[in-house]
Amino acid sequence: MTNPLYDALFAPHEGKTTPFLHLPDGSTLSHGAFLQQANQMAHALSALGVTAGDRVAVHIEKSPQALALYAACIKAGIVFLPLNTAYTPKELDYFVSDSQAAVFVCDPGEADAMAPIASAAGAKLMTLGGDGRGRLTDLAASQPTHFAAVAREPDDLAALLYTSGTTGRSKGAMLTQENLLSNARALVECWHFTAKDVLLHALPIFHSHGLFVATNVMLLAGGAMIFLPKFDLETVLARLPQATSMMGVPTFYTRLLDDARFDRDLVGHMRLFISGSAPLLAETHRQFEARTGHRILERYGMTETSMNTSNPYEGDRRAGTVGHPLPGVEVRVCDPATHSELPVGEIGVLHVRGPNVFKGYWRMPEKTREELLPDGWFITGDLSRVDTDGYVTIVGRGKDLIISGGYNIYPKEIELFLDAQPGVKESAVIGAPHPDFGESVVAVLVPESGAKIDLAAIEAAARNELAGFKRPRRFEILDVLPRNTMGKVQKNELRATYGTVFQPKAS
Ligand code: MLC
Ligand code: AMP
Repeated sequence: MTNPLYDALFAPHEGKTTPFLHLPDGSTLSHGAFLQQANQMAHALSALGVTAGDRVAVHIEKSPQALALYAACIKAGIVFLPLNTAYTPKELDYFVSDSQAAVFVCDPGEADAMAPIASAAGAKLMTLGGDGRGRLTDLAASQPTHFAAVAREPDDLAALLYTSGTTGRSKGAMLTQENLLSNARALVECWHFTAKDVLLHALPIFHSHGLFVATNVMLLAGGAMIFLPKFDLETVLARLPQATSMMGVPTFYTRLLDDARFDRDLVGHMRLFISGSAPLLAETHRQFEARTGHRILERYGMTETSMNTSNPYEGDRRAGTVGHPLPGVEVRVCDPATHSELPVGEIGVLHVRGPNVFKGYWRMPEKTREELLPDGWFITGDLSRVDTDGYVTIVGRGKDLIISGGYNIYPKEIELFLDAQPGVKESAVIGAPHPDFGESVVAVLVPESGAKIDLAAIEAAARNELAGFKRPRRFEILDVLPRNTMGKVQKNELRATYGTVFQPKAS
């Protein structure tokens, strides 16, 4: 019986005393001890009646136990569904019910608020806190420490990750065992990760970057991670001397550069810094090299495909580009309307094909057909150019998307929220450059005739309904929105007038 993802990522480490997680309190969890926890969690899930193919939705803080729950799901053939800890109950309600989750694991402190959500979706509610305690851990504690891996096919689902959409409704990207395994293999090879590596891990583990790129790569390579609950500048500076490598969103790197203690001496021993999830400014790349002597390696990916391209480990890490397609991955630049391939050097929409490309959107066959062509090409929605020497540059977005500190925000979702507020006739949401987050949200509102918009009330409602990173950080009030002759809102015009740079102190 085989379970390809478990067999490659986890099974080789069973019973080993090699270090896996270096924790904030100075302790270290070995691979073997971690996998024992995972086995007990897998038994706990079975005891709850969860079987292969079922979804387990999790809205929990980052912890070794949270990662053990991921390992348990993979071993038991259960589909892991991690959710951003910033989501509000209103947002979570949709994910838990749409995924038809069998179990919903939340923080103990939010159990009361989550109970109605779980019950409406028919999911069992369990708890697991950032300190590793909760009803799930209690149940796992009395379980056997061995669990036989459940057989899976490469095409079976391993995870469901929700990404927002241009229509405002989030779509669950179905990722298979083969999607995740092929990508981890390609990245270990390209980035030369080995069991000697210690990765500084300060990313959240509810997205592709922190979970599949960082964690799967380190599991496959057999190395260790300095596993921090979040990106805290002081802790990162203190722990960098023990690391060989780090992965981060551009905000991590700009925050480090803003601190004079981050210098050549601190990171001279490091092997590799990798950036992704949002564009790294060429200027940041240059500053980083001037300060540290390291050239950041930028790569490009997305939830639906995991990683697609990467700058070379050896060779020219070219600022402002995302490098070449990974082994086994094909890219082409196409006309947005006809999907026909454009000549080399022209700008168009990037299409991607390979074993990394997801299986489709959960219970959304039409959306899947729109974005995943019958011959396997996935339409990324990113505008790009490929040079004659094969370097890919992401030049913009064909999709209406804001990326703030590495989190995606789809304006449509925020506009639907704003349009529903008292006194608001209509709205348009745009991104504006932000010194810390790269981009941040600006809302342009049009009042209903004779109405006065109560911004304080809208901000209060936003706190209730929208994850913090999605909340507009600036508001503009206009009499009408600029539209073209077809009636389409002219966001370029709004960006030109209202998309001014956020001041450094704004957040
Ligand atoms: C937090 N806040 C943000 C924010 N993160 N606002 C805008 N954009 C963000 N990204 C807000 C909170 O709502 C809160 O607001 C305030 O900032 C403080 O919250 P915090 O949690 O203490 O913030 P901080 O620790 O500073 O977090 C910033 C960050 C974090 C950049 C370290 O957002 C982060 O780790 N981002 C990584 C995202 C990521 O992993 N993306 C990968 C996606 S996968 P208030 O008002 O309540 O005080 C993907 C595929 C690929 O894209 O290619 O990798
Ligand atoms: P997500 O849906 O969260 O997976 O975000 C994926 C999107 O992030 C991609 O479609 C790109 O628009 C963007 N992205 C990821 N990495 C990069 C990068 N290195 N440069 C530019 N954009 C990136």
